Amino acid sequence: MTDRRQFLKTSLLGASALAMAKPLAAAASSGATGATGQPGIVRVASTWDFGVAANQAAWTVLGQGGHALDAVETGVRVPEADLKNHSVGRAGYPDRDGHVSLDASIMDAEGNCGAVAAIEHIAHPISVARRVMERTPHVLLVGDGALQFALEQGFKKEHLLTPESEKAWHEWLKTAHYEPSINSEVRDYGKTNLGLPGGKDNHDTIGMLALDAHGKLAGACTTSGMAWKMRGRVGDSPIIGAGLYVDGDVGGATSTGVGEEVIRNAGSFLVVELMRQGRTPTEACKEAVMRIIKRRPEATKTLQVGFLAMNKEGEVGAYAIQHGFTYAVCDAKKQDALLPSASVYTTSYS
Ligand code: SD4
Repeated sequence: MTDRRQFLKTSLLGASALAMAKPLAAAASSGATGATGQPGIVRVASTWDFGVAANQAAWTVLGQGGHALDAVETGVRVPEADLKNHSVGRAGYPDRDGHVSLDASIMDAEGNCGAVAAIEHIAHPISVARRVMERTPHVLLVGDGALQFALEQGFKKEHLLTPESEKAWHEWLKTAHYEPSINSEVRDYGKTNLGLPGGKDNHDTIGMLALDAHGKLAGACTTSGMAWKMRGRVGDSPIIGAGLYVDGDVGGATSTGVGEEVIRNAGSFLVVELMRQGRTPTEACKEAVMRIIKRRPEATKTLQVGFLAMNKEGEVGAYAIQHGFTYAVCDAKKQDALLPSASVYTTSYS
């Protein structure tokens, strides 16, 4: 079994990153203050390998002194558009009936939030989620209603099932056996890959947390959910408190993995509450993972859940059930760090 961690690398600032770091320094020295009232750290963190490219897009906003909410929306749109990525946005693997159905949520430090669930035909569900937050009295729109709202808002109706994803679906139909695999092998995400062969990947969500030069936190989460899911199935990602939660007084958290387990435990809300009680981001993520395992010790041996958290000081931590979960962190010093998360189990079951 390939151990992904041996391949993980963090590298020094690239030339483009250095170029982007300068406006940030200007933003910080122009008097921007962090949550503590001091010039604060500006940072973005995301789940999985594809978080590196997503972070870099977010950084084009954060590095100019822009807002965390704009940064997370900009950032997660990258994997949403990536045709090599079959677990977020366009080209996502469909449900068992062949429909690409997407979930997304967004939240700011003040508790403003919006989400869409089981939305079809819209390439950037995160941007629809933001419109739900900003232009409706609601938090969550689902299915046809979410699509109707998106179209009213000027989003384009598109066919999101690519030939490659359709082919994978037809392969799956040969057995039609539903069993989420644990993503503990290196996958091929184009630009962000680590130059290694692709492995199994029937699910992965991007969750992103950002702290801006104004000391404000925001988070976003977007996914095509579990491949081959039942039609109408909604995961944790669009459920505020499950797949994403942000509290400006404390921090934010987001999750990836089998959403049913996260929903059962209100996972991201739990992580934030644990940080409120004084846990570090890593400790809080670990305790939330242990809570999930405690409830279903047998079932959770063979499934993955990972949490990523950032507190209001910008400290980042993660923890997962299985090994192989990675997260990307980007700030003025380093734009393309990709880190292995600690985990309960160190042997892959996939
Ligand atoms: C879901 N949590 O729909 C998502 C899928 C995921 O890694 O994150 N997979 O349950």
